[in-house]
Amino acid sequence: MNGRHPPKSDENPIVREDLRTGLTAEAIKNDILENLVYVQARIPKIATRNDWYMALAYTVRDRLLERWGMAIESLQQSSRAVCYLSAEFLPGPHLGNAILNLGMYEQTKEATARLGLDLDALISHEGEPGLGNGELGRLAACFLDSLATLEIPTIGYGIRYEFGIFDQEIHDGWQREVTDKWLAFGNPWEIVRPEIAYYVPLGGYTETYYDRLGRFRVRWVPERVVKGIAHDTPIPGYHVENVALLRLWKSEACESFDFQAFNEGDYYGAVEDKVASETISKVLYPNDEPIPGKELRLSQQFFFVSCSLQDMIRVHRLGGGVPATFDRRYAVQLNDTHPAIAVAELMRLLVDKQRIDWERAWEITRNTFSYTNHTLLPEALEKWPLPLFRKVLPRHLEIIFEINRRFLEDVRLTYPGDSERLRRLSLIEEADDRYVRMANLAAVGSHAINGVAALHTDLLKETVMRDFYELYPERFLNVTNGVSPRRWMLLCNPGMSGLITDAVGENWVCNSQDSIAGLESFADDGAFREAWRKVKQGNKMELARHISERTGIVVNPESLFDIQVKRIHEYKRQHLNALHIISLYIRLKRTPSLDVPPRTVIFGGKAAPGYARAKLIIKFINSIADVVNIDPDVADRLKVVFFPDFNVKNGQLIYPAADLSEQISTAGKEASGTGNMKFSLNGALTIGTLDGANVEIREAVGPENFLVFGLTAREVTDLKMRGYRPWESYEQNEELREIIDLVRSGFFSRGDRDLFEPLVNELLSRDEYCLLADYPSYLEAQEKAGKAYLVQGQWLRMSILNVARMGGFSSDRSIREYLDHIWKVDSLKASGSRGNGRP
Ligand code: B1N
Repeated sequence: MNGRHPPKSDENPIVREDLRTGLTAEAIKNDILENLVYVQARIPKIATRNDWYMALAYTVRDRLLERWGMAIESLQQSSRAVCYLSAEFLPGPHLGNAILNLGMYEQTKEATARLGLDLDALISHEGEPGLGNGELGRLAACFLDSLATLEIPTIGYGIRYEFGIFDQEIHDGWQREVTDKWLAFGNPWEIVRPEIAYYVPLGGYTETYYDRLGRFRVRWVPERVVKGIAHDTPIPGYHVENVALLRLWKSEACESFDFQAFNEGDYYGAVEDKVASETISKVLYPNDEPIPGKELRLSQQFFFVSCSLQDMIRVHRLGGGVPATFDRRYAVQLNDTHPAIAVAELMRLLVDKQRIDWERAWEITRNTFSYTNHTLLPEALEKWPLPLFRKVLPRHLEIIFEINRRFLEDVRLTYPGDSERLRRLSLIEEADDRYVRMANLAAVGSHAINGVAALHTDLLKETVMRDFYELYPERFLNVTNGVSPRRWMLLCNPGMSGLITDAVGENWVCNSQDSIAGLESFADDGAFREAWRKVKQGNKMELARHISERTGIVVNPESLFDIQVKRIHEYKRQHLNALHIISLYIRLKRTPSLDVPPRTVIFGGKAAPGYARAKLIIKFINSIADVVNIDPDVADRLKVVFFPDFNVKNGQLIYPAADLSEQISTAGKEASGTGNMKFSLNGALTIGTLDGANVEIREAVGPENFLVFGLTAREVTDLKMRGYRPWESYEQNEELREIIDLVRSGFFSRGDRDLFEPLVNELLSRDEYCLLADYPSYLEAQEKAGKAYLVQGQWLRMSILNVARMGGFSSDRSIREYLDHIWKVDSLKASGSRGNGRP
């Protein structure tokens, strides 16, 4: 597996061309026909678009699998592999991405044309595995893309949810959740591996006994045992032979598990409740809902973690390794605390199963794990009530107690007499009720702890993890998130990518930071600007077409496309954006000659099903749209769109069409954001607060090419300390008062004065997320954005400069930082010597 291979084409035939998996148009065409008949069981005459899609998907998969064989081999031969443990993965549609990464687009286009098929139509036929809530899962997918591209031996481990994130429909302005059906027509991208399966014990109790050598031991007598079966999906790197392995676990009942192998006592009562077993991987939990009581969620976390660790031990053993060298073989990343139980589970496997002594096992565990924190929101920090935890994982609770006992002993020596600190650092929260704190477990059991943007890491060190930072400052570091330039530029925005390649060559796709900077010298080139404008215009027309298809709303593609897409949450402040729309609406009605560009404000995003206020924000936006969109006074000058069912696929359509990117969260609340990067990488200007990665984006693109507003994180804290009185903003700001009074009058709710009362009331009485405090500066920044858009040449210049200076936000850069500072894993092409051969 050495070296980078050029994309194969008809002009560049290699030996493989006469194999089934050849890359000439003719070979591809023949394979499509074969797969149609022999896998999909259809003849061309009656094949539907789905049949052709499946046949093409199998054809591409054949080519992936060939690379996979090699990747598995090198995984076994490599000195250390990266295992990314994540409860969520959002890979998006596979087909277009795989064709692109394999470098077979032109030949496939030709092959499908010869069959009378339209390749792009087949690519857009594909749905997506929605196995995540949002950016955390999407980040995991971008990281696999980069790891594969950098030729790092990688396994992503997670859960094969039968039902991923719900599909969103909008009825009468309200969100309606519809069951996700991603597996309805089968999944051509996964390989089921019934032979790769592990038993996962749950519930029951522990007991002590003496083993054959007379040693005192503890064993876990579970109440039931479920089986996890591997479902594998190859994730191709870009123009390399390497693929990363995405291994997801599906739970099944095990009626006849191997009692011999599981020789731990009386389990005859353990094989009950088949339905409960299959339930474990049934459904993805939405975030933004309280979780402490959810036993199933804890079972899910343990289930996938246990399968993954057992799998790692098996693969390690296959390569001749022994458990005592586990940490040299694997670097395991905990994607937030969702897999943090891995710390206790590895200890159990090493101590109880492999009979390694505690001190050595603890060293191995800490060398193995590292932990990424993705949020500071207190309500999102995972903690499990002790009784629930004991019920599901009795042995792990004992292990956690023991980890905690030893840990607190050390702390006591470092801070004699500081019982308050001890209380805060403890893995167990001792309030009226007792809880297991998963972030503390992850922090104690990891050698590295990182936040996902510079500001977020600083705040992490100052607030949520302050005591840990003081105790272990050397463990903390920042790794700012990034996104894959393959999916988020090349694939979703071929027009712009073509211009970039013409300007700076094609190196930017893998080596963004250095190469794409060359674009800067084109920012003042009139012809280049014009080409740039045309591409953006084309992207906007394409989005406009979809908007009209999905919502019936006709928008003007010449207008400023002002877009906010992300989960709906009060801290992300979609309702601040809505207040600006109302202001613009009132101003346009009052002053028809107002010198502002026509605007189309577009929203997209799902609200957690149990988050009433977020759902009301969706209704609020749609209600404003209903009034504004039919008002002839503002026709063609202001339109509001809620684009339903925002997901990866729709994102690929939306980001390339944006002029203005709304990144307006309350400073200090958004850990990083990655949507902010996708917009900017596609030539949108950002209007944003100094929150998450916005801070670094602004530094990179230059403050003059970024519309900043609002309180800083520190100012927000100070304001709250002083006592924030939002109603004073209402009283002092005439326009704000007019807007809020209009909402309250029922103007946007057909006279219903109560509908939006919960929103308005929160803003006036508490305003937890400081919308009213930031309102004046937001409006100012919006005015500036409108004015800037009127000077098209300057706007284009800023747009080009944004892209030219955003190269550092490639997930390749993030992954290199993880490799260098945390994982210490070699690229396969470096053949042993670190640091060699990386681009
Ligand atoms: O992780 C992303 C960041 O870019 C976002 O700023 C951050 O909000 C997001 C519980 C989460 N933090 N926490 C979650 C997801 C699912 C769940 O069940 C919490 N998601 C984030 C990537 O770093």
